Amino acid sequence: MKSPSFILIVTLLVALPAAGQQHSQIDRARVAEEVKTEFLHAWNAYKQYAWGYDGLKPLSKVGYNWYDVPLYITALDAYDTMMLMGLHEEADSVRRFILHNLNFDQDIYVKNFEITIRLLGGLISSYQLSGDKRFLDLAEDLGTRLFPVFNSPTGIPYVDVNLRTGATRNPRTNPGEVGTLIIEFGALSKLTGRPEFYNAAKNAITQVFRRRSSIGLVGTWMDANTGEWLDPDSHLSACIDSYYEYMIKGWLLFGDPDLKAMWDSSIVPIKTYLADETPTGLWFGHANMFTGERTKTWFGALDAFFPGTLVLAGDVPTAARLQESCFIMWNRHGIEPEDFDYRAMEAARPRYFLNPEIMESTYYLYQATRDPHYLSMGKAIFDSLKAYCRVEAGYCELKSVVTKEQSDRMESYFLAETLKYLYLLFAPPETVDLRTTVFNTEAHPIRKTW
Ligand code: DMJ
Repeated sequence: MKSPSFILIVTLLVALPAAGQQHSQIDRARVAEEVKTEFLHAWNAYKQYAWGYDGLKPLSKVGYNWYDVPLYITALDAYDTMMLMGLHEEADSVRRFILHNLNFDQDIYVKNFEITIRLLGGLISSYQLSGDKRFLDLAEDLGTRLFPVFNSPTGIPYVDVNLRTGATRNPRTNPGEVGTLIIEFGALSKLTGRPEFYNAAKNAITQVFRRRSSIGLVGTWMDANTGEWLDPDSHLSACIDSYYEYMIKGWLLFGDPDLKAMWDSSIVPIKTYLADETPTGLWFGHANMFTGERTKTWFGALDAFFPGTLVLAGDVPTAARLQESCFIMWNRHGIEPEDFDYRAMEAARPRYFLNPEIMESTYYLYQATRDPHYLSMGKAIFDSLKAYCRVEAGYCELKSVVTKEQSDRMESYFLAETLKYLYLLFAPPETVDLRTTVFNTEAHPIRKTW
């Protein structure tokens, strides 16, 4: 079998003939600076109104915490974006703050998935980008405290764990939360020499894969104690999405052929039962995991990660076709909804949470093709983000992309992912070397140093 980096290099190089088209109308350096300015606008608002809290409410201009004590989620999520943008002074003050204040010895139940992708991933990338070993020490402490989640009868992790006592709760979980741990726990394993982290996370994704239906699909909800499916709805959206993303990314980062085999096996039923060829293009909708019967013609903001994953898997043509659909979805209301009925061409769930997936896929497609079309697409997306979500104190979410009514939250991933991918789209391609770096699902870049 060819190595993952060989395949990725070929995927990226095959596209190079298109590099001659680089002279687009868009001044990449200028737009990259504009994105950086918007990052500072959002970050400075967080600093002014919510410093020390997990997140910012940009309309009421106050901070909020996820739990009884802050875990500084926005600051840690934003740190590596600052490093990549060259905002070193700012990053250094965040580094000192985190290292001085972040303490995981807290009697609180946290959500394993969210804390893994945002904080564990953030600590590992922060360690790799800064070289400050104290980040890795924090990551190991956090990974050790989260680790009891894997102690279920099936090896499928529980949803919540108490950081101080290690007590776990909530067996109702989903493939996304179970299968999106191997990048972070796997990297921690390699960097600390503790194989149990890799093994538990790999077992978790394997347990979901083993429970795929006879036609090869997985459902939305499952029970960690029994391994039984609680909801047979199959799709690429929330609760499943990054389960597939981590098969490919895990293979690229660790070269584990079992993960690639899971992807190779999963992409066939995805293309058979979820793919939907319509007069407006290629979409991926919902189907029953056991029968393959179409249940909904919905595709949404979260599903827009899939073109990026297809690029990493080497399928640029399908990625490019799907990306056009994502852009149709974006343009229908001027900004994308949480869910879009692609047959009716209407928002099915009209909220927008400042999600990054469409930017992420635009970035990967530009890296793979160097086609300036993706620069124009990214610029249009950036412009409407500014038009509808920019407020005096940062950026806000929308209650409805139809009415553009705003809502009072700026999620940490806006600084970790949304603005990072937009920046990287326009920044010099060598800012991140995709042959040696894999972004976790929160866009924290993890470098293969082992
Ligand atoms: C992020 O926390 C991650 O990208 C996750 O995989 C999905 N949801 C948000 C962004 O939309």
